[in-house]
Amino acid sequence: MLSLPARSDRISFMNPARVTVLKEGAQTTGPVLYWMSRDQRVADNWALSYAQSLALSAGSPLFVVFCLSPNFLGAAARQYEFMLAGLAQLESRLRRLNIAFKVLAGNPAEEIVRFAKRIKPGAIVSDFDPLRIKMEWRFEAAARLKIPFLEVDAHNIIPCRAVSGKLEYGAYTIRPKIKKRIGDFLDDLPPAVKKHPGEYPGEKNPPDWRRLLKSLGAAPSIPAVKEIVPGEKAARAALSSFLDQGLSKYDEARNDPNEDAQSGLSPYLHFGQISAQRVAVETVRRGDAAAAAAFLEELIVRRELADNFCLYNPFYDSPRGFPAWARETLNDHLKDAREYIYTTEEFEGARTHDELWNAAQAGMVAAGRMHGYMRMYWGKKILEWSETPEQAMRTAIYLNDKYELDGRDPNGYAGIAWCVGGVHDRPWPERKVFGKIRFMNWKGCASKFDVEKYIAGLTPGRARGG
Ligand code: FO1
Repeated sequence: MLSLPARSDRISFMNPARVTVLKEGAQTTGPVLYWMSRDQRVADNWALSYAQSLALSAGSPLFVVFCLSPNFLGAAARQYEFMLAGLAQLESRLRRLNIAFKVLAGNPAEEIVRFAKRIKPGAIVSDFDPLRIKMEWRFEAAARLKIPFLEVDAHNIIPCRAVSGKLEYGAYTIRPKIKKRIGDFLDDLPPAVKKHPGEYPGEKNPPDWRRLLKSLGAAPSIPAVKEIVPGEKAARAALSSFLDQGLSKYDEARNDPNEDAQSGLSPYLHFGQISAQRVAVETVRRGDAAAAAAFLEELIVRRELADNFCLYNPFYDSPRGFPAWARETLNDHLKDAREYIYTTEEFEGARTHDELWNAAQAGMVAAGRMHGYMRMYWGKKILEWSETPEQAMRTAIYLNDKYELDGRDPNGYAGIAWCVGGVHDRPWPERKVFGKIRFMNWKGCASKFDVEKYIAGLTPGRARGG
């Protein structure tokens, strides 16, 4: 068990399993700084509530700081526009709560250390993110700062490190561990953020969001996503409309991309504009246990499994991270003749021989999202039509992170590793190219949903229906 900051009474409202001490020490005077990254919201945010409790116990002001990192894992304008719009709402909401919101730009670890030299905080809190780049940011900053640095898992219902201390094989091994602990965490929501005492410690004017977006120089090349409204308020509205209309048909319709039965919450969950815990609590409150079961499996088990995968598998974005049986079988079939081979550009331009695959790709480019069932088919075909599994991983990650609004996320890396390398899956009957990796094909899709309708709906210029 990690030791906690000196006055542990301050965390009386929070399960200590949620906190990881990145730098020991007793809190000194000076503002408390919450370095926000993954959980970009005010409500239901354990890291923010905890940071406020530290500030209140020391009678200090509270700063929330967000470091804008240019070309973050291949993000383009569409993702930055969505995120910054959410941050703009966040800034004004925090301002009304007397909490400063500061945007830094550049190398986050350096910027946060430079900012700390200026405002001399008494303690720093961050949220939790298992991605390599984020761990590096936090560990580098913690090494250079001389104040207590506390990481709070505000993203997972059961803190990632508390669910399991090791890499899990699949849903079937992590599910019992979640079931055992969920009772301690599910409805234990963080206290609401209060209006902070003292005068407003931030700048007079909000950040110049347009200038910040331009300074990022993100590739403007892909259309912005219009139909998904960014921000905490829109996220809550999306949750209510899903619970009112979508939850009841979620289970049987979730594998039919023609039905709009998905929750549509993944961009909001990815940017932390809504808490998975809030989604789960509201879903359970609806009381329809059968309908909720399938959705909660995705929301809780699959997401905790993805964070577990990225935290404990350093090669989560490469074939080196595949299980041994998968690496072996893919090697055995490395020399198999590929019926089709496409370059990344051909995949990106949706120029394969397969209209179904092309429709899914074109839909993702246009709208920044792809139906969960089609993401599996999409990934499997990239394996089948690439020279090597390495090339398939690179292509799938590149396209997913460039076009999906919820790209650059543990869910994405775990999903692609499942498609290409059998991660969290088991061996299947052996076949060409795939070896024992699970195979998917057009016929399989056609047995689940109206493929022609899906293609017509997503292929520019094709008459709908038919
Ligand atoms: N997190 C940051 O702390 N700073 C950024 O500039 C930043 C940009 C960004 C762009 C696209 C995107 O999908 C995510 C981005 N994130 C950024 C991280 C994001 O908040 C999530 O924490 C991770 O991607 C999910 O683990």
